[in-house]
Amino acid sequence: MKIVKVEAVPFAIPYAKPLRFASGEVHTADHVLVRVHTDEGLVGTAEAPPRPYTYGETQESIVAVIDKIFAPQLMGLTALEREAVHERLDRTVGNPAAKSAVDMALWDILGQAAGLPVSGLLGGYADRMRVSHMVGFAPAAEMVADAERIRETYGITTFKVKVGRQPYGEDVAACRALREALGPDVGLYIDGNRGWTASESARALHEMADLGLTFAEELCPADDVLGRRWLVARSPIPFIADESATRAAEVTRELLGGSATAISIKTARTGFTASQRVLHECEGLGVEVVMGNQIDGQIGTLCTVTFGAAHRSTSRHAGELSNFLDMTDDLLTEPLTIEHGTLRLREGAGLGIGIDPEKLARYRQDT
Ligand code: MUC
Ligand code: MG
Repeated sequence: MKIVKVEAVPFAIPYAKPLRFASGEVHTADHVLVRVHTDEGLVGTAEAPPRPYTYGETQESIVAVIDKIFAPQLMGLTALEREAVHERLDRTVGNPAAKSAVDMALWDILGQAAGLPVSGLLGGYADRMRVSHMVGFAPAAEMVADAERIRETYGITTFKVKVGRQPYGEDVAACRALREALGPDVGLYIDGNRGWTASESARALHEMADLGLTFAEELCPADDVLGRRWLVARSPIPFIADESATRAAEVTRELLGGSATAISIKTARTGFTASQRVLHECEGLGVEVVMGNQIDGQIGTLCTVTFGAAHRSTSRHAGELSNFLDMTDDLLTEPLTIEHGTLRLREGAGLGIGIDPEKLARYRQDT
């Protein structure tokens, strides 16, 4: 199982409906397909979605760091030597999406070599997850229509509402309109992507106290250290760290520093190996986790559900697994389907990612 080649293929697929949020917007899935080849002919596959406004990575930087730094460092190691692989990857700081895609592709190889599904190797808890859908910025009526369409079409009953606009009243009104239209049984939580100050966040939470929100995520920046701590201490609901807790050490810092009381785990950011470290850390500390979405395509979503369904704590809450629905197309030979509000795992060895060669030829950016 020696690594003989690591491919980083940039591709671009437009969104039918762009996703807008406080720190940016996405019109095109300009991702990188990562394929790790072994001397025995096994190929592990994953995707890296660049989020420049959150981690500084771009499609070009992901291709460059894999081609120029990671691929040469990994040649000759085997897929079983993940500790050595990560030791080498971690010589370079940052680049979370690039590192994570390499990690997940290696797990795909392990599964294929063993003839076992990766979800079983990770923990094998369940064969599916409940799905949570992210509702991006739009006028309140459009956000309500979007959520109603998603509930009717896919049976999804949990929604993460993007907030963090200025002034905050527009978001409060949108959350209220969503609660009134969707009724009391739908799960609603909010994600500010650092758009508000601590005091705006506190006022908004106070005004939404009757809406039955389950979580508040990154309402204000973690770098506003004392303001964020002040807010989290007063938050009536668990406060999720997402982009402020991108690896195990940051999770420790945010939780012990009182800047968060729950954690978003994103396989696009911590792969499977480091996601397990974060998960076990949260379990040890008694902190809730949610499977987050880095605006993944179908390949990334398959990775998220593989990890989320594999573990008990990640299965407790609906996972963010549906934003590929807003893309015009994808690369999988067998597209993902969400039914009755759930997404099932693929059967078979590895991750079960089959890439359609015609679609890849159509969307790749390097030819
Ligand atoms: C989220 O949870 O914040 C938006 C930016 C990003 O990196 O992920 C998304 C969703
Ligand atoms: Mg978030």
